[in-house]
Amino acid sequence: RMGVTETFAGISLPGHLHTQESLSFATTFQFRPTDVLIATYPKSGTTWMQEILTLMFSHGDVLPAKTIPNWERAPWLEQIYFRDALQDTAARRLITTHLPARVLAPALQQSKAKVIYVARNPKDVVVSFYHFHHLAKFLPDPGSFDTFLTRFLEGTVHYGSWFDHVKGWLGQRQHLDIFYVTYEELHQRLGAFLGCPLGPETLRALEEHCSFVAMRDNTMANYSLIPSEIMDHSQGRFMRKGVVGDWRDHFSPLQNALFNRLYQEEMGDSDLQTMSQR
Ligand code: PPS
Repeated sequence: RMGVTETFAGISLPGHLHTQESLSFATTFQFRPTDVLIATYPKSGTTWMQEILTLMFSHGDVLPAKTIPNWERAPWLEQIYFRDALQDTAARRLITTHLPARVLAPALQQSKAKVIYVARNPKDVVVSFYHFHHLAKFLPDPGSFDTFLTRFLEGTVHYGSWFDHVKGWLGQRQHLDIFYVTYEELHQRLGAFLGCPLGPETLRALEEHCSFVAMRDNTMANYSLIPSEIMDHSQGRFMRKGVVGDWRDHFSPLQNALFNRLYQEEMGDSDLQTMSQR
């Protein structure tokens, strides 16, 4: 394991991908009004949204999505590769981040950049994140599922607390131009959501190309090109299952009760009250 950890704004991040320099570059980044930022807590539908937006911006032409890896099409703002990967010439720059709102809000408030926030049922997030820790050598050994779940609920896992992340970004709705959608909604009504200004051909390409199976088999989207020193592909696939409610196969009744109690405490008065029940 490449177990180096970088700490930033009270949050642990994989040191292999982040330095203090790349992080401060991110928080002072000059966004353009035409930029689109995908903001997510890990395992919430980031890669899916990157693919959807790639296809929207190319008007359904699948060539970029099939020939350029997603980390170049929609580079990670906070990572050391960002400066090199950013397509400065692109009409609409697509940028991705897992950073919390509190460190990015100032830079975003100064610009008119659009933010797309994708949230997912945190029970499915913790399951997906747990499996991803086995695959990603730049993340620490997760221990047992129960240990990992406890750390997830405490907010001490890499990328910090899910609760703070979601509340932080949704709390910026008055100040930023944010489009908010859930992974579950993408599942349910991708077609409808993609509907309005897109022609029938773009829509068809989107539906075909952005399905779980199509993305699972697209090397430019499924992270299979990442060398095995960084991701141990024998431990499973990045495109693992792609379903809603896989947590039901992982949580014990006790773990579920503990989770529900904390969820209610943290999210009870927000409009995300029912998200963890799906
Ligand atoms: S990351 O590492 O933060 O960028 O991961 P992220 O892309 O946010 O989340 C990975 C999970 O999303 C699933 N996925 C999809 N589900 C449905 N349809 C499509 N097209 C799709 N693409 C990715 C992926 O399988 C991970 O979820 P799990 O539950 O582990 O399968």
